[in-house]
Amino acid sequence: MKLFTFFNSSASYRVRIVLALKGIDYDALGVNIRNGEQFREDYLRRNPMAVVPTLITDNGQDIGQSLAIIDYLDRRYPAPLLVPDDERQRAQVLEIALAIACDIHPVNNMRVLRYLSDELKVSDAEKKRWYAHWIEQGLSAVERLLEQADSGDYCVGGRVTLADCCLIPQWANAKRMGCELSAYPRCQRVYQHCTGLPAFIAAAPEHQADVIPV
Ligand SMILES: N[C@@H](CCC(=O)N[C@@H](CS)C(=O)NCC(=O)O)C(=O)O
Repeated sequence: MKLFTFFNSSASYRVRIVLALKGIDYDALGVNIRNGEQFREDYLRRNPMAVVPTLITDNGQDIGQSLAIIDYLDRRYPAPLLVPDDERQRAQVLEIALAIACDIHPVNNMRVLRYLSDELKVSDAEKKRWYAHWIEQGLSAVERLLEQADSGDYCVGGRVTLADCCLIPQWANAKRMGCELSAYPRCQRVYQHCTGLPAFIAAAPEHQADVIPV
């Protein structure tokens, strides 16, 4: 398999964690989204949304959307299963994962932030406020969802699930952007624990071949 990825793209990071957890070998193909490589014609044919990640399966199918890729991998390589079969846990995991992937992440995506600066002429300070606002709103909700799920070292049910694979990259981005995160102790505990696990270490931005040093 091949994965089009960018080192500090949180959507790519989700998929890299899953590939590592399932022990799947793949070639990582860097797409520098800061330089606009996602808009190249050959890449757009694979991913019409012009975003990373995109997986090329062993059968040559292109799959975009990190959650669609993870669903494909979870069905094809069920160990460890990342969306549990148990109905209650499944709903909890999906609620947390979708809160992050559908509600928090899209409003703070690079192209949205660039639109704020380049088209709406928003200052850097206002852009930072925008970012922090949506993080605060979103992570407050995730913290409550973790409380309902009685989280510990993991978001739900004492083992890694899709919820952790979405939370860790989002938290890492918020940290990188200098957001205040002390109000979310449950999220913090999951982050501390999971970032020490080998699969999460292998998937981390700083360990990617396409990393751009600061
Ligand atoms: N919903 C998509 C989001 C993918 C996405 O937004 N990727 C970002 C990086 S995390 C991207 O490629 N951004 C390019 C841009 O903003 O132009 C998914 O989960 O795969």
